[in-house]
Amino acid sequence: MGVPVVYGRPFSVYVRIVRLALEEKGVAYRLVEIDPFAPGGPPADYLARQPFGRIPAFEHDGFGLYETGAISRYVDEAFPGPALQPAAAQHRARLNQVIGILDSYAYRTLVWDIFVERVRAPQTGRAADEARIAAALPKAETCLAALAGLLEEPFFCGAAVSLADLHAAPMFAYFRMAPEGAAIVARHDRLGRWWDAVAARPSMAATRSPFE
Ligand SMILES: N[C@@H](CCC(=O)N[C@@H](CS)C(=O)NCC(=O)O)C(=O)O
Repeated sequence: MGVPVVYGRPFSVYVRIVRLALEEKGVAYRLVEIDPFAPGGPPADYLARQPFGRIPAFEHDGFGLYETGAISRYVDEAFPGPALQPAAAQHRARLNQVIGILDSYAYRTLVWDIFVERVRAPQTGRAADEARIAAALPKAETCLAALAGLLEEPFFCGAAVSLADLHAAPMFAYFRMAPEGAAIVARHDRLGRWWDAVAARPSMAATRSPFE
């Protein structure tokens, strides 16, 4: 089997999810830098890989794929290494539920509304949008309460790390950098313990974001 290629940038939450899956499986891969935020957008030929202009895109042995959930499941199923999805139907459903919550409700709120505004905006010379942060905080509370309720401990699906943990970890890495985010995590003991367990994994160190 050839070496898979991930297209994207290391700061991206979604690129990191795919890289975490590859790292946890022990699969060597190549990262081709594509910046969707470059002036004028990503290169035109990238849109043939990902017509929506988002990162990541992925290629393995001529098989092109985009959408992070599809890529990470493919990585788990196509390569040897520890299984990143539980076998039992109910556990697998929980994993998919957690990923759905993260994509649909958590990503925009935790990362864009809170981390980007509180942490990145001042770093890039822009004042934080306080109204946006204030509006996002109750939504973040809802997300974290829901996730804490689904957590099996030590990981989302129990004893073994899974794609649910790998989907959540990059979002939490950023969210915790905002004081408001750290405070909400601190109110959920179970999520605090989960974060300590997931943050200690070598895959997290290997994919550390330049913004951390
Ligand atoms: N549904 C996509 C979402 C990917 C995504 O939103 N990636 C962000 C970076 S973390 C991006 O490319 N943003 C560029 C933009 O919003 O224009 C997936 O699952 O891969």
